[in-house]
Amino acid sequence: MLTFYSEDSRLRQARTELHDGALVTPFECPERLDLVLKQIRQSELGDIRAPKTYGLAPVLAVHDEDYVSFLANCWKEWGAAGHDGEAIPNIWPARTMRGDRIPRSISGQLGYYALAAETSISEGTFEAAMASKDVALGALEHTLQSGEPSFGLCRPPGHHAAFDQFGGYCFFNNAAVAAQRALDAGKRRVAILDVDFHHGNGTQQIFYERDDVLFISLHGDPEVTFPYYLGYADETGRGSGEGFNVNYPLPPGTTVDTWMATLDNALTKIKEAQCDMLIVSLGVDIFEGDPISAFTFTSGDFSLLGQRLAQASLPTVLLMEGGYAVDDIGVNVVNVLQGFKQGIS
Ligand code: Q9C
Ligand code: ZN
Repeated sequence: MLTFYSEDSRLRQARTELHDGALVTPFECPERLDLVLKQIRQSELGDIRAPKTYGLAPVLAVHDEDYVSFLANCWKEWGAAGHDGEAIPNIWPARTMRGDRIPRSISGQLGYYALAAETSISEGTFEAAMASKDVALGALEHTLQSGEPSFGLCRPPGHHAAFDQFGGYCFFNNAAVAAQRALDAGKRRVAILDVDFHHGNGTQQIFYERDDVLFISLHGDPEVTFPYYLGYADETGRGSGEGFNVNYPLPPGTTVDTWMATLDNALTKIKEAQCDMLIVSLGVDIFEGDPISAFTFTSGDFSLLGQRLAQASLPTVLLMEGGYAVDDIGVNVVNVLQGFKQGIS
């Protein structure tokens, strides 16, 4: 299985994350890449390739043009406005105010385009986000051409990024960009299966009214877990998208047995919907040692996850999302990929 990876993913080197009432070094850090690359190199998984660049068109197919311009210019404008630190929103068009104005000030724009405050925008963030979607598109292109599975070591992650909002460490929705590209290349219905600990609110929102992308997510119950305001079981899609959005919120501490049984239900739905491609939003923050999550996977359990995913018997692209237990992230990811290889029968 080929891995796609871009050195430019390191260009995001944010120093601040608002966490527990303090600014800390972000959990989503470039060292995550080092550990995954190291384990892939030590394995017999296959080569690591740099993607080509695909430009902005595939991004604009799923994101708002003004949002993309905001991301491209934010760091420069934030500095020009005289701010010293990283760009962190501190006001939003909350429910009692107007949501139809995009203020001229960069501070007002930040709140308009943010869905959470933990994700600072820093120098190089836009460039890293561009690299990350190229990694996803490179992996997709390889799978479309060869039929072989591929892994996109995306960083920053993508599944919290909505049509015109960033947050949860995400800027461009890499899985959505890849799914749209697959459809444009002739696929008829793409399944996006999101196994990250957190609900993929952005992916859900982008495809909520469409039947050509089936979005299925297993995640920590939003009653008690980020992103809190989306990811409930009664969100089933709208209009022609009705029935093509499936959420499985699970309580903190959910056992691997329960999680795997839920995955089987998800795989059944993918089969029933007659999808012709699978994109996996692969967050390994379901690991028992993850510092910000609450599921119970051991490193060994990730092999079983990979095997089960292969049983869908679809052309598959696996894209990196979360996973913050840095010391274990490489083993956990490679276990999924090796399990997938073994599971192909
Ligand atoms: N400061 C992904 O896994 N809330 N994003 C964190 C700790 C945001 C996770 C609370 C979590 C976002 C891609
Ligand atoms: Zn996550």
